Amino acid sequence: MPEPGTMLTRRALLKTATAAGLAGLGAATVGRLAGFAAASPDPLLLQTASIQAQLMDGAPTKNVLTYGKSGPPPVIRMKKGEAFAARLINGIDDPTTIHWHGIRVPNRMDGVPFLVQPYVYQGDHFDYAFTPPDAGTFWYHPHCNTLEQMGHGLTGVIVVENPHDPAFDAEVVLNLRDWRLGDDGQFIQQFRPRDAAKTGTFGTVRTANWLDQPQFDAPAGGLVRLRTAITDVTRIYAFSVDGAEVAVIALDGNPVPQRFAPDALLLGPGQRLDLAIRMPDQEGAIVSLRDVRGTKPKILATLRSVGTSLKRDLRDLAPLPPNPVAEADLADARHIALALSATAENVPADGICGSLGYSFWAINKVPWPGDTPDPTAPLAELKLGQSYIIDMENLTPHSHPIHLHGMSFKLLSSSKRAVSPLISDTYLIQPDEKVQLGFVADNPGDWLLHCHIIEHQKTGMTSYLRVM
Ligand SMILES: [Cu+2]
Repeated sequence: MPEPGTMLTRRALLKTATAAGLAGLGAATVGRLAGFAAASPDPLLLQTASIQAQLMDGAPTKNVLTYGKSGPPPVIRMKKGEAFAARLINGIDDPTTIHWHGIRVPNRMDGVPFLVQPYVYQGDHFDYAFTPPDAGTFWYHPHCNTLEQMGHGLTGVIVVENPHDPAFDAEVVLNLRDWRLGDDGQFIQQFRPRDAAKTGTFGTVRTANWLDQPQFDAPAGGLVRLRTAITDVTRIYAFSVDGAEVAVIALDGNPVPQRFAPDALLLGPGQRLDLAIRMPDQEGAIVSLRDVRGTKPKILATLRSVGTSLKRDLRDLAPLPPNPVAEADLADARHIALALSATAENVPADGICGSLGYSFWAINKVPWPGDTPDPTAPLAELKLGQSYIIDMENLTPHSHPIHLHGMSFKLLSSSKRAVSPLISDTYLIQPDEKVQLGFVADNPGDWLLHCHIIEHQKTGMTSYLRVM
């Protein structure tokens, strides 16, 4: 487990770009495999394992899942425009896959079982290889029996570096998630049907990098890049920072058009927040990242100023270069209507790969079976290269983080508020909100479109688009 207080300076980061993601993990299960294929980089080995981990006071938790031998899944570092390869080896008694959330990969690398790749059974492996076109903060997780596998630990953060990003004095990466544990520290029932039909079932223990409120040292007066990924299966966060000057510099991997303060900024499961924080000048001063949603604000992690002030100025920070996402031609765009609703009838849904046995939710009135082996028709067939606008409407009284695989969209309008043209892969739609998301169908294949509250995803709120 990474030490709280670990600080990565930029120089150290560059020097240990690969090692950073592997700290504390056994070389035998997470390492580089030599002689993989000519012209390909050595693949990163990601072997699933069931371990014990200390997630709260008292006894360690059994049956925690990770990639590697111990501690949280490694932070994977890639470089924009450079080939990446990983070999998934399944060491657990449950089929699995890896989905690279937010990264625009070729369809067969997308990790969705049945739709694009076979299951990876215990003892088997699958080789992933792609070149990330975009820089930013992303994450990875299975796309099979996801409530159980993600709920038990299989969620990790990805950093795609861009050599042209402005220089920071330190970087901190946070994997935010909860655990459903009882007083004895052991897993309890992962979900309750009555909650799945509402907001989803919340965890009982909240962590950042599998720790309770970790603290990180950072240079006094320096600029810190705080990368945060919400990898929880249920929880929506409202972010706030106390004790320092701070600006949102990127959301969901993409630079924001204009920086702003994260004043109770709402983000849902699957979303990422990149902050630039100017540390206080005074040594020992504490900066805290908090979730202020609900009645009881929670400190997620803290930063502590160390050393003599570097006297940096947040206003001197150059903008992050934009990612090369195609601009939709709105005059020529076709429309895709997408209505999110609760199901009229509450029928138990068949299916394997982690069906929860209920159907509570629907997209365009269809409670979708999700990742099943049945050939279910796509929600829409899209023409390669054509521009589209998704007209999405939330007819439910709950928020839904709707995630599109394979392509990034731009937020065009909302019925609820003035919006800026954010580029993203996940939109947290509010109750009764109508939004328009524009994109170019420039990635051929079958791409899931689903709610990232996993209980919603698994009880009807999953469909897919076919681009051909
Ligand atoms: Cu949902």
